[in-house]
Amino acid sequence: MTTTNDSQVATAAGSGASATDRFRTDKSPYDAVKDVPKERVDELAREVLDSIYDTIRKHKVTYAEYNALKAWLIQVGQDGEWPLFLDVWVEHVVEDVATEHRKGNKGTIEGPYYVPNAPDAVDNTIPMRDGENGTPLTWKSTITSVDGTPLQGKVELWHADNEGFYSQFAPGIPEWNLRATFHADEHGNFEIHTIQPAPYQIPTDGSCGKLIAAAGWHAWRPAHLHVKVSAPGHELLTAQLYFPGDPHNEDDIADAVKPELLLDPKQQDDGSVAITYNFVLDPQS
Ligand code: MBD
Ligand code: FE
Repeated sequence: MTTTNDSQVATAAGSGASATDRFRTDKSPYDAVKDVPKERVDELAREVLDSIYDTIRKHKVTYAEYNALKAWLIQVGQDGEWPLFLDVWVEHVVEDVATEHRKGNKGTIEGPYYVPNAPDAVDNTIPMRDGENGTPLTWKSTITSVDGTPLQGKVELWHADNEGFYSQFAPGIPEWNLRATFHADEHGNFEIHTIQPAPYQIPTDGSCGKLIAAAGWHAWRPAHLHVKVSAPGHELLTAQLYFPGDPHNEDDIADAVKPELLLDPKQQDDGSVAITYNFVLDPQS
């Protein structure tokens, strides 16, 4: 727990409600698709329903199971866990399809805990609490275009703390803790100072946790750094970077690890860890 105060304990309902509110205010999900032709909605909705009918017939799903599903779906909404559910079990395929044309860096899913417009870092250092737990991490790298041109772009970085909690979603953590925007210079070089995040367990006390327990799955994601990397005239890259040797790189519940996203941490004499990870962005077509 991040705090000792009972009303400040991280709960699935708390994180879920925050993620749902965030999605409602930051995105205009319905505006973005208002011009989709009927034919496409018809085709997509019908195919999804057909695959449900196939599963019901194949496994002779009972009324008891149907009603359990109905109760669970209602509960996911009440817990505010639709963003979590979708980003954990669906987004990775949407991301694959959306970025398969790219020649630059591989990306991966955004997940439910991004907050736009993080303040600029001061002295290349992410905001953190006094005595923030975790191994100090220094990251010096470069942003270029696919043709090698340096890009004076920016890196938005957000990640969990040493206990796996995200500011603005778990309670008791200062706003913007472990979230910041870093700017590259005219050579495309950027420098970041932060701490190494811990492996992350998705909330187990809500409906997603109920599904995980009922199915005998586990709730773990490997430790990860989230980034959005952008530069004028280039496609936005959303990615996560992972640490070699994390046991959950092989069995990430969100299926968002790719070999190209593994870091090369080098232990330093002062106890910190240094990483390099360059970004190559695709020009906008
Ligand atoms: C996370 O931190 C995350 O990155 C994803 C994809 C899902 C749940 C929590
Ligand atoms: Fe995350």
